[in-house]
Amino acid sequence: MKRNSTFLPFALLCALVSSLPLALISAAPSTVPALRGLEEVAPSQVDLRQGFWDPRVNASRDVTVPHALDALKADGHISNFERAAGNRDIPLKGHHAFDSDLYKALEGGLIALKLKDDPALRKRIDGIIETILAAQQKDGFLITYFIGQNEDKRWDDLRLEHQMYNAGHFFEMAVAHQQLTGEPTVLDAAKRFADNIGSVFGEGKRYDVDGHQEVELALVKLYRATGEKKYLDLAKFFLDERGYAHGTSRKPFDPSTIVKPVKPEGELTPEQRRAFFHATLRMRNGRMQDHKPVVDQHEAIGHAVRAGYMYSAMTDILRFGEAPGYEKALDGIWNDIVGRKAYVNGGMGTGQYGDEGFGDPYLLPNGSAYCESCAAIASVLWQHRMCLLKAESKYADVMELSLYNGVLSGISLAGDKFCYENPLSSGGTERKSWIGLSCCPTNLARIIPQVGGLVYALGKNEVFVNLYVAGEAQVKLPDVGVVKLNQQTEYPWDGKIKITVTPAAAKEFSLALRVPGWSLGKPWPSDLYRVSDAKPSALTLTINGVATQQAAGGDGYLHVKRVWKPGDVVELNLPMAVQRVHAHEKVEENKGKVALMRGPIVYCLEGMDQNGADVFTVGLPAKATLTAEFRKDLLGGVSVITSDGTGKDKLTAVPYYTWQNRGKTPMTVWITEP
Ligand code: FUB
Ligand code: ZN
Repeated sequence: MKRNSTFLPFALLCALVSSLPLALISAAPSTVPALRGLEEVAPSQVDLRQGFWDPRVNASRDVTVPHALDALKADGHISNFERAAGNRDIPLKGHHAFDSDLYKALEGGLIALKLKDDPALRKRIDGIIETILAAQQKDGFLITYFIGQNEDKRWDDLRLEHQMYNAGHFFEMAVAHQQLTGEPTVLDAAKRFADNIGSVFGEGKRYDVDGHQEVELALVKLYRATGEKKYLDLAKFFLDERGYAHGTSRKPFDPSTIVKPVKPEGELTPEQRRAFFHATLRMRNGRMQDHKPVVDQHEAIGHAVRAGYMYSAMTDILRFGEAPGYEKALDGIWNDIVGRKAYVNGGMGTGQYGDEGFGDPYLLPNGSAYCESCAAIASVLWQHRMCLLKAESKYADVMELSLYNGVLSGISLAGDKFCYENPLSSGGTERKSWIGLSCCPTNLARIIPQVGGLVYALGKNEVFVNLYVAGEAQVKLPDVGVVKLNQQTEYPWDGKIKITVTPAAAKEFSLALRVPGWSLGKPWPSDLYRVSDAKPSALTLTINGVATQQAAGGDGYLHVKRVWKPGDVVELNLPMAVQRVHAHEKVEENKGKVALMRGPIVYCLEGMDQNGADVFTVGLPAKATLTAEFRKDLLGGVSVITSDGTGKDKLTAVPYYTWQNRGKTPMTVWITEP
């Protein structure tokens, strides 16, 4: 039942191009440029060799993606496509969103392969993609749950059934495939599916929205990869339809029809809570950000992953099109989250309303913090887009914190164990080698290979450096041509960064170096978290060894404009002191507590390091001296923070993202400050 006879295995394509020079291989197929803000730099243009991210990206390709594909195969994600392709003897497995997890793992593999080839993985992915394409229906439809059964219910219940979520992840995977191979078959299949969706939904057709946003940002990607504006328009249609009544025309939604829960969630039995959880899917109470038109949403409520994907898509619309009211809504939501609803590790979601979502302002419990790994990933995707849209470093500050602390904590150091929730205190738990509801493992599999793409951004003849990460990049500025940037740094353990700038010939352009908030004594861009005794570090900047006096602009970047010659060396030194961080006084649970940060890294106490002291009661007095020391042999090489024993107990704090890698032990980020 293989229908796509024109499918040219990309294993073959990769083999053909593998002998080409790097610059040619990494030349991504052209995409539609942004109308506003900065251009992104593709992950494949940034080689993260030797630094903090190198082993992680390698583990994604060598461990996480193959491990995920094994687990997805065992759970029936792949056989569902075989069934849909015609082998009806195979039983249908899983739930509505099952296809999406396979697409995400494949997307991670495709992005990772573009960074470094692996013939065995290529072959494996090639085979799975063939199976997927064989399942696509003649009219373009492709959701295995609705092929061979439930066919008349394809578009029945968008709130519950994740139709567009599956589609969106298919589109993202297809774009990654085309960017790797340059070959159009999978992208064409994505277009057929998108056209199938567009034949049902849109102006003058059916007005409705998916319960789980994702298709909107994916349609923008599809637009960028194909240049076909109908996909951008469809993305905007789905965003603009949120908060309306849904049906055969755009009609206002009557909020008085919202069904309210019978009792506060805390008073429900576990069974009632489960029923409540499902009931909230239908309530239109904000869980799916479908309670008001997006332009009228100024606070973050509801499911944090859905929200993050929606805000990402709205930001994209502003980058590639027109959308009155979107920016005001996004600014309000950003201030609400960053000012009142985010955890210090960049995590989002308390689960207070049983909806994997945002809680009330300043209600940030540590032990029951939901902080789903996917929510931190969604936040990284959104902050990155906001940074591109507005070219302000505060977005990169949140992106960086979320990446090192909220995302990385979701995956083990080896890359083969995962967690769904990332609480800030725990009596002891361990990551699992797989999670049946595998949104988080597969999301982790695809985000880490993308980190290179978060490092730089391009303005008009200006290179923005958003992350300090060892590696080499090649970017292209319109009036300058290709510029090589080589970063040498031990960041995030050390704030010394050396960047060798090599344009093809001497040319004037600007390098915009992000001055991280943490280096100014403001690790978090609101008063939600503040450093006691903040002393902005005396950062220094030299160019070819000569000190330059320069202050960051209001946008948070040092703009160094000059005629750059091949081999010019910029050295930025951001001294990294240990910082004692306190939460806003309205965060009840953190009253009288302190968290430790150094650079962008949030620390925690794990029980096993405290010589028997209880992490939940042990005190860390304000006058204790705190020392950071790099330990090469611990947890893959980390800086630990130790206290000098003032207050009796000598404490050792390790990076929060490394917890649960040495067995079960109590853990806390917030430490009592007597
Ligand atoms: O519904 C798909 C994914 O599963 C969500 O993003 C996660 O929160 C989990 O519910
Ligand atoms: Zn998840």
